[in-house]
Amino acid sequence: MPHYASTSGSDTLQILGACPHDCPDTCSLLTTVQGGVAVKVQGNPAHQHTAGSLCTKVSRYPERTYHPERILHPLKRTGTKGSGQFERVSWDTALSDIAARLSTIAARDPQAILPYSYAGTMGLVQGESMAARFFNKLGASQLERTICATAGGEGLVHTLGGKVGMRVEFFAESKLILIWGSNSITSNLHFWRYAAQAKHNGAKLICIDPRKTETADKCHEHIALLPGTDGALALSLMHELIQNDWLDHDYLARYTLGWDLLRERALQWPPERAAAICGITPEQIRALAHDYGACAASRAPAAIRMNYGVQRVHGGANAVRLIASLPALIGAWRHRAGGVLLSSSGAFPVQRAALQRPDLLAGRTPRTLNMVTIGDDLMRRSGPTFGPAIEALIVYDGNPVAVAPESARVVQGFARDDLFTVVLEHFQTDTADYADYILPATTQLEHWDVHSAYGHTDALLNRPAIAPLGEARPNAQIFRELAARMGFDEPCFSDSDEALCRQAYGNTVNFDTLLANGFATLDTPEAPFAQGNFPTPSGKCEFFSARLAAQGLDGLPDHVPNHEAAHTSAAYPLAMISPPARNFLNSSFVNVKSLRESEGEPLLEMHPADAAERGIADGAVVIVYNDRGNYQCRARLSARARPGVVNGLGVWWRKLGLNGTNVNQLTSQKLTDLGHGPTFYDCLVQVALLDAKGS
Ligand SMILES: Nc1nc2c(c(=O)[nH]1)N[C@H]1C(S)=C(S)[C@@H](COP(=O)(O)OP(=O)(O)OC[C@H]3O[C@@H](n4cnc5c(=O)[nH]c(N)nc54)[C@H](O)[C@@H]3O)O[C@H]1N2
Ligand SMILES: Nc1nc2c(c(=O)[nH]1)N[C@H]1C(S)=C(S)[C@@H](COP(=O)(O)OP(=O)(O)OC[C@H]3O[C@@H](n4cnc5c(=O)[nH]c(N)nc54)[C@H](O)[C@@H]3O)O[C@H]1N2
Ligand SMILES: [Mo]
Repeated sequence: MPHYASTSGSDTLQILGACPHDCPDTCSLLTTVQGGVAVKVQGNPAHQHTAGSLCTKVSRYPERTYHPERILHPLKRTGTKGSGQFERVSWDTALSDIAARLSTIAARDPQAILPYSYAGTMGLVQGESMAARFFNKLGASQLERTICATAGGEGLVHTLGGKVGMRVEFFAESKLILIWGSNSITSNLHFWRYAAQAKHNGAKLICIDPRKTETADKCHEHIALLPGTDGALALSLMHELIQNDWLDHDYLARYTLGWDLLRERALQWPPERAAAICGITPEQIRALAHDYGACAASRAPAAIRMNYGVQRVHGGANAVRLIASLPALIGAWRHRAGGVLLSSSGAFPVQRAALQRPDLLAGRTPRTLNMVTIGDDLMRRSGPTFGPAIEALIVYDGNPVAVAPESARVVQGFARDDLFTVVLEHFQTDTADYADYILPATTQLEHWDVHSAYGHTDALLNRPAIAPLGEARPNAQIFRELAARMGFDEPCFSDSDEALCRQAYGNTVNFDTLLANGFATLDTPEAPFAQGNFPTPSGKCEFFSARLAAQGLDGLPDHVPNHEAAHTSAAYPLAMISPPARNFLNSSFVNVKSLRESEGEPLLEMHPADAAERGIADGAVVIVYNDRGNYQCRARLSARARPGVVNGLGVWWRKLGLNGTNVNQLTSQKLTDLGHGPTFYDCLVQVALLDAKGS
């Protein structure tokens, strides 16, 4: 029983926690505390999925927590916006001034106030509890939280019925694993453990990714398709499964909807057609179909680990619909080690209404703004369609100036003199530089929280391991105190963080189990769709979605080409993707010295042929540009990049880059086919040599 139990010596405690980061693994943590100081953060060996090991980043959590640049008291801006000049003020001064400013704006129209947050912490309490109550009571604009996963989420909802799929542990028993749009060793390490077990037991692993990632290195095969062409590949795989009759006709007849229609569409996709679009050979498609189809004949379990890498392009949701349809064609769902997993988050019985209290809106229906287009929206004037111009922005758990697309627009918006901006943060990020007030937030070692996950099905509890550093306060406490100063007197504004933890799952998860073990495994079926039971309106796997058709959209999934497709532009002939760097988590950890040193500096991986055409040698400083702006970094000539595609590993802090920008200077605010998501990997650029010596 680790929590609060003394181990060696009376002064040493081990506290159970949960990793707060936006990652499918949501690890169970064990923090060693000596004399009130966290000296070590480890993976909990008692938790099956964490299995006692952490990624490098999170094992450096104490370095991040005790970082000399942690913000430990409230700060008020003294210089111009973006200059990063602040002075220390008291909590009382900061909170009274903020409450007064918000009250004045709210008296005119509360919709002029916008909360902006994403997943700095995935905690249900420090994420969306007291903050949501606060903004609901205020009647502020609502934020559509789309920056990551909504295209894929919609794709799943309209095919499987929800964010549901295989249980991650059963990948260890699969005989074929397609790792599709996922660099698991970087971004889902604890899934990789199961895949490696399967490999050890004779499974074949195939990676489908434009980049030759460290995961691709360890798979038996790698299919380096062009970004945004996964839908075409999936349709062509279906073509081959049909032509060779590698189908489970019984499964199709009983448990799917719209097979005749999908069949007709797939038959228009012979491998030659798809191969030309995907930038691969027809033989690669035939071989992949053969491997997948062989599992239909032998009833060997075939699994797909898809990740969000496939859905950051125009046709992202359609691609996810097509890939999520594949297991039904071969009846892979019959086996617990067959099917597909993109996200398991739909399995969690989170009591969102209890946490967020939408009833506090009291009948008002404030407008909703999309976080992906924050750049444009901050620049909009008041008007009949848009409503009031944004006058105040409260940012927490996010770093939009670094991570949102088309940074030049985002920066322009944040720099507005007439915008009142409050940022709750651990560090003076690119976003915090534009704040009027920075409020110091606690880290996961300093506060309570409860977690769900999107890569497994265990709920977790996080206990504070140490007292808050300096004057840092948990997000929930900051919003509780702001609510009090705004005169919000509903009893729900007095709920403590521990009370909020209990409300997160209500009676659906045993809180005593969470307190005792730090995690509780949800009761989910082993082979959820072996007999249909999809959580769709029809109860079947919906190849055809009547819900989409009713919205006037194509009821069937299709290949939707990129907004910015490689052959369409002479000026910008290279496709750029910007997937995660292994030692960063989005823009988190970029300021942790040991991790930044592992990454070196901002890099652009280029295929040697693309580099040679431009006179670029390995290590040269290059300028990457398009109509939206430019970004300078060092070229790395590497077989990790395929011809025609450059990889700008993300997401660096702008101010730690070479010319004060990062990859998002180049990405666009265009949206996905469904779910209003971002299209970070649907981006054309040109690259030129800036300094051959790279000095
Ligand atoms: N170390 C680390 N871990 C992370 C993150 C991080 O930044 N760093 N980010 C976290 C977050 S926010 C999320 S959402 C999750 C999932 O995060 P994801 O961003 O989905 O993480 P990856 O698994 O790296 O998936 C991206 C992979 O998709 C590939 N890719 C890009 N475009 C395409 C395409 O069009 N088709 C296909 N097939 N592949 C494509 C990229 O080359 C990359 O290898 O991981 C989390 N884990
Ligand atoms: N070009 C490009 N851009 C991308 C992506 C990409 O692949 N390529 N990935 C996208 C994806 S998948 C995502 S999810 C988004 C991620 O975007 P964000 O969710 O904004 O993620 P981070 O950049 O990690 O910023 C999180 C911030 O929250 C802060 N934070 C952490 N915990 C707390 C807390 O308890 N309280 C408070 N107040 N703050 C806290 C951290 O210090 C950090 O600065 O980025 C997207 N941007
Ligand atoms: Mo994400």
